[in-house]
Amino acid sequence: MIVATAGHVDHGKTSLVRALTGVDTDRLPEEQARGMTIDLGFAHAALAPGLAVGFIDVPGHERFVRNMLAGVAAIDLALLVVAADDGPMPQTREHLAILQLLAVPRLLVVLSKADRVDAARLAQAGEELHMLLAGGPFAAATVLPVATPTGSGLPAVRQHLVAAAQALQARPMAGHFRLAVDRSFLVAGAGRVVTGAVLSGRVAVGDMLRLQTPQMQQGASLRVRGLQVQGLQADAAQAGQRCALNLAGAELKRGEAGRGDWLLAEAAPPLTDRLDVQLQWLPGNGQPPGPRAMLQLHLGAAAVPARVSALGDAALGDAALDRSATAPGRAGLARLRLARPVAAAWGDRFILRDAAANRTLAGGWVVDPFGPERGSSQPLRLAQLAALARPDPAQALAAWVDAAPLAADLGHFAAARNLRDDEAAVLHKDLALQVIASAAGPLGLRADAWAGWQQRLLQAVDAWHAAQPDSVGPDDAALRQALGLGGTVAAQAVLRAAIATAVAGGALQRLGLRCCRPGHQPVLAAADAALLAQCGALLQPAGLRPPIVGDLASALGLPLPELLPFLGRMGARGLLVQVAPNRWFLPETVADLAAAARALAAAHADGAVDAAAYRDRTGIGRNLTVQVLEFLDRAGITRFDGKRHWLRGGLLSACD
Ligand SMILES: Nc1nc2c(ncn2[C@@H]2O[C@H](COP(=O)(O)OP(=O)(O)OP(=O)(O)O)[C@@H](O)[C@H]2O)c(=O)[nH]1
Ligand SMILES: [Mg+2]
Repeated sequence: MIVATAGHVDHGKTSLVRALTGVDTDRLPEEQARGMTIDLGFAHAALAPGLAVGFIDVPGHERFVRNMLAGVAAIDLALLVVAADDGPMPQTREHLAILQLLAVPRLLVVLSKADRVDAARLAQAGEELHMLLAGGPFAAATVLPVATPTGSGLPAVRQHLVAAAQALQARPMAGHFRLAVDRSFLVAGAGRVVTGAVLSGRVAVGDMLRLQTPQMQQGASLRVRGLQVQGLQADAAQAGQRCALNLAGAELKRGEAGRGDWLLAEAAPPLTDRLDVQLQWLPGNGQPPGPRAMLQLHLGAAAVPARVSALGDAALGDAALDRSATAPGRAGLARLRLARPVAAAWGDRFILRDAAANRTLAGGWVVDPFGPERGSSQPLRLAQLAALARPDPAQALAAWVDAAPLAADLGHFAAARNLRDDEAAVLHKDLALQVIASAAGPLGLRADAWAGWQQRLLQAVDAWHAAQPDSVGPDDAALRQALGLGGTVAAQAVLRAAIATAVAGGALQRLGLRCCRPGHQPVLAAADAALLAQCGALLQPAGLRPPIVGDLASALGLPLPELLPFLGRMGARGLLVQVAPNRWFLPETVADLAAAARALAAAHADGAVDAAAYRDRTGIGRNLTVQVLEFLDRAGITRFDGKRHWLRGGLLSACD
């Protein structure tokens, strides 16, 4: 269990921690000279046999709220210390508001300096506390009077903490490992040690991690050489614990780690500087600041300048998770734009402060750390946010899939919810989702929606055959149009996957770039059929380099002006394909042209289809290679970025 103190300056937080643990957490010379906490202090003690409790002692002075915030991001219980003589003071209120906005699960109030007041004042202070807590999530919190110098009241505090620790449920250790770094130092003989709170996932000795600092945008790759949980050597640490990691790696020299940095599993989602959040403004601060105001975001142990803008008038509906339960103030969805990226994940709690005025303004939780650049207030996007906001991951995914117009972006969902691949796969299976690979990552459809697309695909091909019996069948573009699918990446991926499934199941066949029902024979006039057979006999043995039209005409013994209209007719029906102005291919040869591009992309580390490599592989010469690659671009199999050709749609291309 991790406990943090809270409360006004000089009310007795550090003294209480020292009385409970024997550790003086005011270790800085300046702290000792001034008798005041400036930075976070850390201590741990076994309050009962085998029951280790970690303490984070925070400063109470209003100037150091920033330090206080770095310590309370992932605690199980807050120890609000209020001096009986003073009663609640400004930072009592501010710290309490922060604890509520961060949804700290438990609060114990210690009424300190009970030895300095008489019984009447003690009762009055108790009454003031009662009024302070009333109506909030901590209304039922226990209040214990304590006199630290005499030790009076301490056994009851200890007992309460032991009971809370025993009742504590381990946090789910789901997701990729994330640690919010709060300290980093060198230990003689061991090297670099980094400490912090584990916000999600699990880490074990030997794991490879990524250290993200503002100086190292790409992150440094490091190995966990050793680790400690609450001062004891351990093999692993998990969400809800604080730990110290001894790190090894050549890249450590490139930059120092420090408070606000992140240690992440190598497969963890990237950092982000755009957060879509559920926000709760504290009352009593006037109107929320406008979108140009620069506020300070506190998330994990990081403090980052941020601008905030409301996402329309949207608020999450009934389905939404609202764990904030703060005093009434305006609440709603908002977009935060950060000056520096953070490793935020769904559900992370944060605080917004006005750094100049030294005031806490708002708090909330992260709904989506990967919101789109544009359209952030569109109805579709708000439906996505409402889906993501559901606490249960399976329900959230179901709503996410249902909110998608065609197929849901499963990669986005997994990254937003910080799901590992194995966790995502279980959810996909439980929902019986059809998962489709696309250029933009995995897409998901409900099983019935997927079955519907497959059925409509076959109907569209049947309708094509009925309407155009002299044609091979439709190509992808015609099918997309027939099915009312747009040209989006998702539409292309769904169509290609549906065709591939139908082909694998024997319901469809591919012929070049077209599709047909198995056994479909285009009905041709006898003369056309005969000429086509003659063309086939000439084109087929020539493979990937068929004769140019002039040579084809000579070989057929036909004048060119007679051959060209025939070729045009065959082209319209998909029986021959014009790859270059003067060269026609058999449909099955076109499939070979695409297959060669696919093989090259698969063999190439970066997935490019280089013209020179294509020429060497096919042996069709430089000029025809250029024409073929241009044709493949037009056909949507490859894409030219001005320099190189790239395979579109992953390895599942229009010829599969
Ligand atoms: N008489 C009496 N004095 C106390 C008690 N608790 C703390 N003090 C005294 O109050 C002063 C401040 O105590 P600290 O524990 O440093 O207060 P703090 O809340 O940690 O202060 P900051 O960290 O600066 O916010 C010290 O001189 C303590 O000895 C108590 O229960 N009774
Ligand atoms: Mg202190």
